[in-house]
Amino acid sequence: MSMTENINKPAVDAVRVRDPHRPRFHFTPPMNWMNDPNGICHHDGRYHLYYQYNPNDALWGDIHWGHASSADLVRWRDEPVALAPSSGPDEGGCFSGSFALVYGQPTIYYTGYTDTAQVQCMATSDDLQRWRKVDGALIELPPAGVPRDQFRDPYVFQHRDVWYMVVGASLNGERGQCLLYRSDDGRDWKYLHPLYTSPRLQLGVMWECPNFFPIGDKWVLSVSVWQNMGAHYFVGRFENERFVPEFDDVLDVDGSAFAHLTFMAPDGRALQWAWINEQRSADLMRADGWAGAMTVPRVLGLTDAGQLTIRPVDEIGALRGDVAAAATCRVGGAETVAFEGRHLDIELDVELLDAKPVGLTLLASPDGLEATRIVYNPNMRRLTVERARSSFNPKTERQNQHAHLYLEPGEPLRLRVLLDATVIEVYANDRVNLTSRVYPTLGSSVGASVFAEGYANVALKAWQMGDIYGEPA
Ligand code: DQQ
Repeated sequence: MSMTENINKPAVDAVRVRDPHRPRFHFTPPMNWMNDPNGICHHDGRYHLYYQYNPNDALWGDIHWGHASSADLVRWRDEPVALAPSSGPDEGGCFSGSFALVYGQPTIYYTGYTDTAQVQCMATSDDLQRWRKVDGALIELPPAGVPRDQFRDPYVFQHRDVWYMVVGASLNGERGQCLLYRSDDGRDWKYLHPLYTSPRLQLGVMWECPNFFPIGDKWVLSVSVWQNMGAHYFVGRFENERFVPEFDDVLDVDGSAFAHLTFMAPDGRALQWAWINEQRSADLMRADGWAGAMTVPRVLGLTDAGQLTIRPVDEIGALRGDVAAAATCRVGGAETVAFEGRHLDIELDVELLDAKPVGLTLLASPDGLEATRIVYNPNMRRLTVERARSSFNPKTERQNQHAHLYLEPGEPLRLRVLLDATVIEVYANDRVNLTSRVYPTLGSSVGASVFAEGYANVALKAWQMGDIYGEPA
């Protein structure tokens, strides 16, 4: 066994606060690059969030595991880097993975990366800060048909006293696949069979970061769809070590959030985080010195029909400060209810009185030339983040992003919008989410308002949001 040398991070909370592009209540790395959430767990009274981290650059590469922890899911404190590449199967990087408490021993399973292979590795710890790598790899080779460089992101869980591992893969480089392994002791793993293979070629050439967990008497399989940069889920039964899907849908649309990781909290909730990619050029990331944000923690559930429900955890309500807007009114053919802010939690309930688009304008300059809109179009059953005018900087992505949202007859539109500098998360009717990045250039682009192209009754409440860094002593 070898011990990972921890690399202490400098105190950089002040830097986080100064940068106008930095989210305040979405977790971002202290500096440099972050991608997937990893190894999320709750241990000795604290939540632990590990993440894919490059300590030396604001671009992807030299992947370590960064680490933060929280007592309450609201305020986070940076911890020393948890895993670093070392000579052996992970010398090219410590890729994504998950946490399991294996007979009382905190354990992480992750992918060791080199130029020629991806293998599944393991490390243990007593304090969740210093990790001892188990020498070599637990699983060296993928099964036939799976390329060695498309075999990663182990997700480990226990079911009926058996340990299972689901590994993300590609079948012949053409189709996403999840592989199922089992173990009696968490160390010796036997390959069983594919847990599930993609039923459609549109769902990517590989599935990364698979998660497999129960909600009630159903099982949810979520996968990150490579190279679409989106995520999909399947709901079904887990019988005789086989997954039998019954329903599937989009988890996050292409080009939004990625690499979702769900863990079962001690209170029984299925809590999920996902990585929100930057959508700006490499030189802009380098200039700011950091990249990547996490979604807020989300709580998952299932409807009777087997559809996933998804909303931010209630805890983040503790970050609400001053009320930015509160109004109940009829809106017609215009913008109304003006308010301001760059870090807002907005609840908008809309009774649609016709089939015309309705929504929110955010981050608008006083002349309206720079602005982002969140639009629901009832005719098209489509929720959109309109980014064409979101930034004057051409090095930022500005194409519109869409999610399908069907409202039952008479069902109001219920939007929860989390605006956090450059991050926008939209949760609609607890079942559809749309995540985006926008990079307004003007300090005065802080205007917000409600609009309806036809008529609608709206109830709006918005709060200024506080900061998640720095835990109370
Ligand atoms: N990111 C990790 C991989 C994973 C991918 C590498 C998803 O383990 O498949 O940083 O973003």
